[in-house]
Order: sequence, then structure tokens, then C-alpha cells
Amino acid sequence: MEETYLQLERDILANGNDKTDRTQTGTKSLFGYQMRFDLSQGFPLLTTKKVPFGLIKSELLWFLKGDTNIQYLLKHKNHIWDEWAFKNYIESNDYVGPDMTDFGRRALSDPEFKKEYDVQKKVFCDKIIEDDEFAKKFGELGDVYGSQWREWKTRQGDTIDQISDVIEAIKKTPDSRRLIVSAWNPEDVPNVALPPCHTLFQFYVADGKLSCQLYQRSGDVFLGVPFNIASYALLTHLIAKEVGLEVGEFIHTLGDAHIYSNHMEQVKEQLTREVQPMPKLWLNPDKESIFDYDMSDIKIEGYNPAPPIKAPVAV
Ligand code: DHF
Ligand code: TMP
Repeated sequence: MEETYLQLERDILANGNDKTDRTQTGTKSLFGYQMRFDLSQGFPLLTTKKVPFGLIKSELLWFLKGDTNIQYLLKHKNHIWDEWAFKNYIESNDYVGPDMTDFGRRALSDPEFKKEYDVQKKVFCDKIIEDDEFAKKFGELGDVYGSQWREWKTRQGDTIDQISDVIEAIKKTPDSRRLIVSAWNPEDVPNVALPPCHTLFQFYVADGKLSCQLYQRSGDVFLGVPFNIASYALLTHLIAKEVGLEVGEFIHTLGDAHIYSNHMEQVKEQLTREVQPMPKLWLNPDKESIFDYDMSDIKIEGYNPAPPIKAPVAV
């Protein structure tokens, strides 16, 4: 299964278009790519580098709570969304520290600046955890996944809980061709920290198995995509369990699938490594609703990955 992901990396290295991008890092990219993962064969967590499953769990539980404030993530020692909240803070009038404009790129090229940046970001994160008022103001990422999934705002002023609705629909009309959750709301796109990368997903039931296909408009193949694969595999397992089905396939369809220019060496290193058997997922059998899980109710077993490979995230 992991081989399909490694093949994506190889295909981009061999045939990717050189493109500029919003973050000014530069990428090699392909448009339109599909990977299929048979979830009955094992859990698709990459073994050619260690992928921190704890962070994937806490991020998914955060989405499922409908939460869009990074305070929950920070309390779970998850820092994958820090930069996007920090950006809002330093651009506000409340921030009085040293100039942090363009911190993502400057931290990569200027070690003195990086020290200062690390200090300021730590101060920011500590304050988000300790000060609820501050967190309300600056920990909020806007109408990102949690909000669109659980509280999509309608023109009438109501909200739609797309996750609850899709679960009900899978139970009542498993053959429906409308089992869809959309995170892409054109009205909100100009106002969010980062417009949804995983844009829309659809479920499909056959032979007592639940499959899920994701359309991801933009995929950071080295950093984000391994998280996205594991996250949607986990979501499919959670929903399958609640509706009483086995798991089928996770189908990952990518729009712009890219490798950043500062991830090339890491990708080449990863491609020299040998694939290990896929781990297995354990879910607490006592939990019924997808909304009842805590961190300790979800575990990964038999995971023996190669060491992690560090790479800078483009902000
Ligand atoms: N922007 C970009 N340019 N790429 C992304 O993948 C991305 N992902 C976001 C938000 N913005 C993004 C949310 N998801 C990491 C993984 C997923 C993620 C954000 C960051 C990441 O840095 N992963 C590291 C480990 C981080 C850690 O241990 O704290 C990794 O090596 O997988
Ligand atoms: P973009 O909005 O300019 O496409 O930038 C978003 C970047 O973040 C892009 O490199 C894709 C990456 N990304 C993922 O790959 N997966 C994710 O889950 C998220 C949130 C972002």
C-alpha cells in the first residue's frame, strides 16, 4: 500500500512541473493523481519515515468536536497549526514584540531571527494555553474544517451538521450517491487562515464495506499528505464502526500534488528506505458514537517505522 505513495513521490521527481507558489518556496508538481488504499489490509501509516500518529488523532478529534481554536491542540502538545494563528497575532495591533513579518521564510535563512521567532512563538503558545480571553481572540483559525463539518452556516441563519447528517444517511440510504461532506465554502475562503486543502469527501457502501474518497485540492506530498492519508483512514474506520460496516478502500484524489524545493533531499532519503508491514488500528470497542472518542480510545499497533525525517513547513 505504501508503495503507491512512494510511486507518487517518484512520479513528481521524474515528471513534475516546476512551479512558483504562494509561499515563494517553489515546487515540482503534478495535477490530478489518485491513490487507493485497501483499509482491510492494514492501516496506512507510512513506515518509511515515522509519522506522529498522536498528532493525527488529536487533529481529527479537534475537527470532530467542531473546534477551530488551536487551544485544544496546544493542550494536547500538537503544534501543527501554530503558524497560521501566530500569523494573525503578529499582524494585529496587540502584538508589540520585534518585527515578525514573513517569519516562515526568514526563520529558514537567518539563525539569529529564528532564535527570536522561537521565543515569540513560545510566548504566544503559552499565552493561548493559559489565558482563555487571549485564546478566544488569537487562537481562532476561523471557519476551517471543524466549523464547516459540524456547523456549516446557511443563508437562513441555521447551521448544518454535515458529519451527523452523513452518518444518518449512510445508515438509512447506504446506496445513496449523495453521501458527501464539503469543507469548501466559497463565501468563507477569503476570510480563513488557510482555505481547506482537503476539500470534499464522499462515502460509498458495497458488500458490507464502507469506502471513502477524498478530493484534496492541494497536497504537500512530503509533509501534509502522509497526515491526510492516515487521518481519512481513521475517519473511515470511526464511521464504519458507528454504522456497523467493515472498512473498504480509502481513495485519495489529489489536485495539485507537489514536493517543495526544500523537501527534495528528504524525499530522496525516504525513497532509499525499505517498506515495513502496515500497522493495525485499535478502537475502544465500548465507544459507539464517533463523537465520544478520547485520545486513549484510539491506538496504533505493530508500527515499526524508520526514523523521522525533518522538513520545514512552508507558511
Ligand atoms: N502548509 C503546508 N505548506 N504544508 C502542509 O502540509 C500544511 N499542513 C497543515 C497546515 N498548513 C500546511 C496542517 N497539517 C505538519 C504536518 C501536518 C500539518 C502541518 C504540519 C508537520 O510539520 N509535520 C511534521 C512533524 C511535526 C511535529 O512533530 O510537530 C512531520 O515531520 O510530519
Ligand atoms: P495553498 O493554500 O497555497 O495550496 O497552500 C496550502 C499548503 O498546505 C499546500 O502545500 C498543501 C498543504 N496542506 C496539505 O498538504 N495538507 C493539509 O491538510 C493542509 C491543511 C495543507
